[in-house]
Amino acid sequence: LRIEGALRNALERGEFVLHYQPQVDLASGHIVGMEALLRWRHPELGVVPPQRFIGLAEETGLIVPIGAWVLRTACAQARAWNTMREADGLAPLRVAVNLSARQFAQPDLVASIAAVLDGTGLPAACLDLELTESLFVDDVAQAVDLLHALKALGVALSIDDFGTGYSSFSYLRTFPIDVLKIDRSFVADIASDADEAAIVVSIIALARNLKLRVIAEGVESTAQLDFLRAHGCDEMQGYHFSRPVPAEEFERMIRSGH
Ligand code: G
Ligand code: G
Ligand code: MN
Ligand code: NA
Repeated sequence: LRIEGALRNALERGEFVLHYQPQVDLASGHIVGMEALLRWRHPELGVVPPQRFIGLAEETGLIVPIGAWVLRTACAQARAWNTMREADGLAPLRVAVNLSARQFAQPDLVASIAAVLDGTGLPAACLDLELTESLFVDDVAQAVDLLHALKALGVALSIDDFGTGYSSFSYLRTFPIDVLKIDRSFVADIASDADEAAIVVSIIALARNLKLRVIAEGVESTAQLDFLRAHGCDEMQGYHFSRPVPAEEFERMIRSGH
């Protein structure tokens, strides 16, 4: 209850920050994007991890204004970094933002994303929206329409935690998805467990055949990295390269030539 009260005030008190985790192209080794991850810095509770408040923010509906803040902040930051990179002759970065079920159900979702792109000047092609499979189960036809409307803006749609939800082949045919993010639970043992390795190899092959981009999450070792590269995975994200870091630190990373 105490947390709920604090959460209600957190936005106006400026207690949220975004950390950014690099997404690295496996062929070139270059940073090509980043996932924006929400952090709540409470003056007394310290840094509250998202697992402790995203659920509550969902239940209370607070995730809607918080999510809008996340989207605006991440897009404005990406635009600023891309302006900086353009001056240095570097390719623009993409930014990935997590959308929750409650946000997905907002009738003005498409308009609000269009307004953020417009307001920040970030090209739609630089925004990835991360969705989980659970968002699609309630009303399939409505979800399909919504995804098409989002795609029409020019943004990319990613399936987060791929493999842990309800995915079936018909689902991949039904929903206009651009990116699969392989859940880190599958990546964890690829270098040592033949079954896990087979699953990841199959997801990569599936993505390539369907012309989807594929990103491995939770990459923590060189052995995992080598395995993913050898099997044609496009990008990786994980502690092996970098944890999610504050904006200043991310900026140092991209300035230092990665
Ligand atoms: O760093 P990590 O502990 O950030 O994130 C834990 C979980 O919180 C992940 O499942 C992630 O998707 C979720 N999460 C992080 N940031 C956001 C956000 O801005 N919006 C939503 N809806 N979920 C987020
Ligand atoms: O569910 P989602 O994929 O949005 O959440 C990303 C979560 O994964 C965040 O909590 C982030 O901090 C965490 N994460 C990112 N890289 C790694 C990693 O290499 N290992 C582990 N264990 N967690 C990671
Ligand atoms: Mn995510
Ligand atoms: Na994930």
